[in-house]
Amino acid sequence: MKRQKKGLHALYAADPIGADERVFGRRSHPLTRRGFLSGLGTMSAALGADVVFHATMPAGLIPAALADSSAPFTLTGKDPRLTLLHARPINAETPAHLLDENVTSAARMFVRNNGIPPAAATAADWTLTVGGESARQPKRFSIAELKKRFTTVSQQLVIECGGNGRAEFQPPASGNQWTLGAVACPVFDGVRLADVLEDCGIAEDAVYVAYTGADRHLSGDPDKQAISRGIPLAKALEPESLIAFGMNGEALHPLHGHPLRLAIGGWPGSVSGKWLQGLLIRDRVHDGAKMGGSSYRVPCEPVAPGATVAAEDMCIIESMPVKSLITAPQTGLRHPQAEPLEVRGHAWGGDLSVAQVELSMDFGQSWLQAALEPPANRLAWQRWSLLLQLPQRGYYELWARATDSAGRAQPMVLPGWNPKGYLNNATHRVAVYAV
Ligand SMILES: Nc1nc2c(c(=O)[nH]1)N[C@H]1C(S)=C(S)[C@@H](COP(=O)(O)O)O[C@H]1N2
Ligand SMILES: [Mo]
Repeated sequence: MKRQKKGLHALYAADPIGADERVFGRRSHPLTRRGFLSGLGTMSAALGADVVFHATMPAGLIPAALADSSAPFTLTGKDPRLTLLHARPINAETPAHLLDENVTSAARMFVRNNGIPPAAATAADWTLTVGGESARQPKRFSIAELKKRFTTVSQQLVIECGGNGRAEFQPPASGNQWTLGAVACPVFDGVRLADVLEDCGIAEDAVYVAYTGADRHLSGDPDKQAISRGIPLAKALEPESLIAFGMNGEALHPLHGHPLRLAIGGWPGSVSGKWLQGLLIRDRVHDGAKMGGSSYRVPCEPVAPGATVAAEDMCIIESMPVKSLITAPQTGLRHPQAEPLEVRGHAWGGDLSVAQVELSMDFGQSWLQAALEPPANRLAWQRWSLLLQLPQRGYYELWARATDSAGRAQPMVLPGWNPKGYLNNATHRVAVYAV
């Protein structure tokens, strides 16, 4: 796939009919949206209702419900400054400086879709089915029942796509060319996955917990799943692992899995199933879509860049590696040299916490210790900050390097090449001009 860096509205301004195809999944008739049927589901989901007169709706017309006076095209509830990487399905990442919030807002959370999201879903009609070989008592819950039967909890959790940073790998890896912004740390509101699984009885032989979602395969083939992944039972039973019906005190956004999703902190985002319909307590490692081959797997032992790796030598990614972002200043800042510069960001360490964050302004010759805050709860990211005095006018690069509680630090160069370009946790660099 080609790298695509256009904003959502630039896309519509340049080629409205092409944009229809790229955003809603179907090329429309040149004059009307006749023949746009499979795109309509996505449009309805974005609008929250079916378009009754879709056959006469002009092609490339930005639905008024999605337009606002300042932006010619936007998705309801999403920041138009997100970078659209792929339009069918929608995949968009967040520029680093927009991730400065302590708690990531829904508007700024990256979107990673593998399939066609379900059309507008209502929480009142939604059900979650729990089954699988190792469920003693398969059950079905409405969202109201989940809320009534189990304790509601909130957890701030890092959700980072396994492919975040993929764009840097050489030779390149196919897939969305994420740079830095496929990471977020919102507060999820929900019930503990463990409580629900235990309520259904976990048999002795249970080893894995998997999800199924309501999104459809891109081909439209109803017999194919877009994605269905899972986690070992021990991770599922951690108190931070949630079945979430809300985010940041509000209902989930449609693109983030409304009305129900999994929220599993510190592991590749792909295990946090959206539009959650089913849970399977499995007696084996789950074998759903995107569990096998090279999906969300890396070579068990390091390989040379470009190497071909046999399927049996690929291991499933579990905890994500330690990483940090510089969320202020925005790269390219021109800053008065005499004034101290506040540099800050977040750091996270997968299943581990972050022990220290250091900053260099001299290309790694020397490192300054940043102030580091504890996480709001386990598996949340940690705020770091530093007041920097730039010694003279000129160009600087700021490099941030985090070290986790086991003593592992971020590498300054690309870490182990792998066929799908996962787990790039190299240091983030921003440019600053002292003027
Ligand atoms: N049902 C479903 N769940 C899904 C996905 C998907 O395509 N379908 N994408 C996964 C991936 S790869 C990631 S990184 C996260 C992204 O969550 P977000 O789009 O809410 O940021 O959702 C995961 N859950
Ligand atoms: Mo992902």
